[in-house]
Amino acid sequence: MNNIKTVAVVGLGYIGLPTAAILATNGLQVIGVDVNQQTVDSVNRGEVPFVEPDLGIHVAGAVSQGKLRATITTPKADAFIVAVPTPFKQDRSADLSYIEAAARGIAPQLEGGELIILESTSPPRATRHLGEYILGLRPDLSLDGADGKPSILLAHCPERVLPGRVMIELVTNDRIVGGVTPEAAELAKGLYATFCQGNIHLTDDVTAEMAKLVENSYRDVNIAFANELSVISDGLGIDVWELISLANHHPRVNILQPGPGVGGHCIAVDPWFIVAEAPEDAKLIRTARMVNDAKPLWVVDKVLDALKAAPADTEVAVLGLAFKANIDDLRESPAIEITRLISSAAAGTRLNVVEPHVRELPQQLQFVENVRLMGLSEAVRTSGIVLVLVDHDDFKTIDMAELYGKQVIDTRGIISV
Ligand code: SAJ
Repeated sequence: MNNIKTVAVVGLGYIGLPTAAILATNGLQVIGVDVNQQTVDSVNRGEVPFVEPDLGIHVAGAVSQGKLRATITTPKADAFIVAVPTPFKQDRSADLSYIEAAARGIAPQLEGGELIILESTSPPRATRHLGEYILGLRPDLSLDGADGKPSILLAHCPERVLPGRVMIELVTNDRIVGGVTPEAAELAKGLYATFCQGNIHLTDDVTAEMAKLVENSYRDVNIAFANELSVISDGLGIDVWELISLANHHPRVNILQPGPGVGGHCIAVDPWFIVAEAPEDAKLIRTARMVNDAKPLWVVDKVLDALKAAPADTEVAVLGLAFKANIDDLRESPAIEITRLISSAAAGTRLNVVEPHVRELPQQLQFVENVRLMGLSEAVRTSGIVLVLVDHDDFKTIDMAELYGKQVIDTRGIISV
C-alpha cells in the first residue's frame, strides 16, 4: 500500500490532535480516535479541548471541510498513528498499557499492507513490542511477509514539538523516522512529507526510540547542571544568573537556566526509560534526574526559613503554577508541588497564588484552606514574601517599588532587587 489516503490517529491529546489536524489540512482523510467521549464531541464540533496557539483554526477548518472527524472506535485506515501516553510505573519503567489498548483497537481492522506508526515517547523496543502484540492478536499477519502472510509496516516517529509552538514546529522541525523494516521507514517518510518541511531522517526503530529519549535527557542533564549551580551559588552568596551569563560569554559554554525544578510530562519522565534500560550505566542521567527532582524541596526549605524569620502573620505571594513560562499547562509542575508542600508545612500561613493562565486552582490545591488564587497586584501588596516560580511575561512587569521591604525568593531570575 503506497498510496495512503486515510489515516487514523489514535489518541487526540497534545500531540495526536495537532498531528491529525495538520494531516487533514494537507489533504488526507483523517479519523481521530479517543477513549474520551467529551474529546471526541469537542473535535467533531471543530473545537479544541486544550490551549495550543493556532490549533483551533486547523481543527475547525479540517472538520468543516469534512477532512477530520473523531470517534471512540478505531476504524479501518491505510495508516495508523498511535499518540497515546506512556507514563512510568511505580518502578519507573514505562507503562505500555495505553499502547497495548491502542493495538487492541487497531488489530481487528487490519487487512495487511497498513502502515502503523508509534509516535508516543517510548522505551527501546516498544515499537517491536507493539508489532508483536498485534501479531499475537492477528496471527494471520506478519511483519516481513514470512510464510506468505500479508505484512504490516511498523515505524517509530517520535514527536519533538515544543508545547506552545506545536503548530509551527510540526511543520518546521526535522523528523526522525525509524522503521522496523526499510520499507516501513520509506512509507512513513512519505506520510510525514505531506506536511513536514524539515528534513526527514531515516533509521531503524530502536535508534529512533533512543534518539527521542536522548534529546530530552540531554536537556535534563543540562538543566540539572544549572540547578546545581544555583544551590552552590546560594551557599556562596553570589547571583547564579550573573554567574551563568558571564560564563556563557565563553565561545564554547552555553549553560541553561536554573528553576524551581523540571516539570512537564516529557523531560522529567523520559530519562527514567534510559535508566530502567541500563541501570548500571546510566549514572549521569540518573543523577541529573535526582538533582532536578530535589530542587522543589530546596525551594520549599528556603521559603520555610524565610517564614521563620518573618512576623507571624506574614503571607506569601506565589507567582506562577504552570510548568514553564506563558502556557496554561500545569502537568507535573514543580510550582504546584512547592505550593502544596509549603501549604502543609506552614499551615497557618496564607499563600496568595497568582496564575494568569488559569481561572481556578488545580485539583491538588483546590480544597487547601490556606491557598487562594488572586490577581498579581493584590497578592504582592498583601504578602511579605514574594516567591517567583514561573517566568511568565506578566510577572516581568512588576513595579520594583511594590516589592520594597519584601523578601523576594526568585527561582527564575526575573526580578532584580
Ligand atoms: N527548564 C529550566 N531551565 C531551562 C529550560 C527549561 O528549568 O533552561 C524547565 C522548564 O521550566 C520546564 C522544564 O524544564 O519545567 C521543561 O521545559 P522545556 O521547555 O525544556 O521542555 P518541554 O517539556 O516543554 O518540551 C520538551 C522539548 N524537548 C527538548 O527541548 C529536548 C520538546 O522539543 C519535546 O517535544 C518535548 O519535551 C516532548 O514532548 O518530549
